Amino acid sequence: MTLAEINFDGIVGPTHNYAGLSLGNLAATAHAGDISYPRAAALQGLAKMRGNLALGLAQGFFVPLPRPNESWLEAVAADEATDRALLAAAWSASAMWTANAATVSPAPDTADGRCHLTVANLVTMPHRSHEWPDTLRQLRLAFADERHFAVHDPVPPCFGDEGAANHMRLAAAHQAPGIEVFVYGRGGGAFPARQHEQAGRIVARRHGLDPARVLFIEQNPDAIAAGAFHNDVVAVANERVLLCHELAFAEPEAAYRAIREAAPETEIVVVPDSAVSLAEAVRSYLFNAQLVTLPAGEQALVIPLEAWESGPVRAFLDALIAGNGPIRRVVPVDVRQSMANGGGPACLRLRVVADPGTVDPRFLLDEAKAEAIEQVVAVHWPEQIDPGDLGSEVLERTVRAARGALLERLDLEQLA
Ligand code: SUG
Repeated sequence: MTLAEINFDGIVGPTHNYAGLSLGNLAATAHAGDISYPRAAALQGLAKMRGNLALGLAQGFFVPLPRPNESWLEAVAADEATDRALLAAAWSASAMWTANAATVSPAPDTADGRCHLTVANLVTMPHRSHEWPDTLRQLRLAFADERHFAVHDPVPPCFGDEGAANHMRLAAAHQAPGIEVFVYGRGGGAFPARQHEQAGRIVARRHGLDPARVLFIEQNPDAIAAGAFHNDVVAVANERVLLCHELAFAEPEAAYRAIREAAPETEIVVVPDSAVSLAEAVRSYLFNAQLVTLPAGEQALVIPLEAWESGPVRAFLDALIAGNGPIRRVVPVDVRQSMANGGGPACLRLRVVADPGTVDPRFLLDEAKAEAIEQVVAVHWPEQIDPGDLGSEVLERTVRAARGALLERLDLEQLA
């Protein structure tokens, strides 16, 4: 068994659009009504995946869910007079942000020595609340080997759960036992707190985590109010490193103390508000980075171009790399189409520490498969979508055929 971190990116679906559905997600609401470019969006995502492959990292993917979602349209009794937002919800390509697909506890952390995954219920946002049944089908296929994986149903819908975006793992190495940190929000602010404390507690029990190696930390309400609708907008962890904004947690000193007690090897890099303000952190998505361990052992931060182009972020990163810290390299990537909906490099991937040999190989990427997917996207994905087009029969035929062509190419027709 060779455990490795595999990043499963969501392939951006052919219905990628800007409908302004996510209250509290400042980028998404700012771009409401804009024309989207699904083909360019999917190609940007694939270029990011190929970049990570070239860095020597293990890369997987999930396919877009069937959209428009018939069962959602039926559930809301859609007709001509239906609210546009409910209609747009049926068309959303939001499953591309696979950091919200599930919470993952790798085998070294769990009582039965299997990797556990709980699909996220995503109940807070209507357009995301209907993702989980199709996501679950896909997880059950990709991680079907029950000797190595346990895939769980969502937690009860009274407890909002947004998956790995609010979960951090700290460990001496991916293959070593880690501590798992569940970050939750408290409601009552102007924007919804999407992650309920009980969701994390339920997931931790289901996954068979050792209570002494689990932490529950409250997100700073000011961060949620500033647009950090998930913890991964203000913090990112990898192996022994935690990079976070000074204002990420409700009680930062207590949080750092608890982390250091549970995992003494942790290096906590705090970005002060005076260096990068909370507003600039949210705007640039510095923390929505992939912090990855390269084959030679050093860590690299895969950041969006928006962060690279930010003066304060660049000054912070230059000092970080010049110092002797654990993060040795910065890799800027162009995921602007996803960013305009509030999804950075980290949102686009679900991390699974597992032996790649135990995963259904149809969900693993190599150069040849990346090229094959790009060809399907180039031929079948719409070049652009105006949110006013959602509901059109012609567009519906196009996007269903596009997804069908992809499934056929990947030998995944059983997900049709
Ligand atoms: O849930 N945007 C997503 C972005 C998710 C980002 N994920 C992480 N931070 N891990 C969301 O708010 C916008 C869709 C629209 O408005 O059309 C959207 O769903």
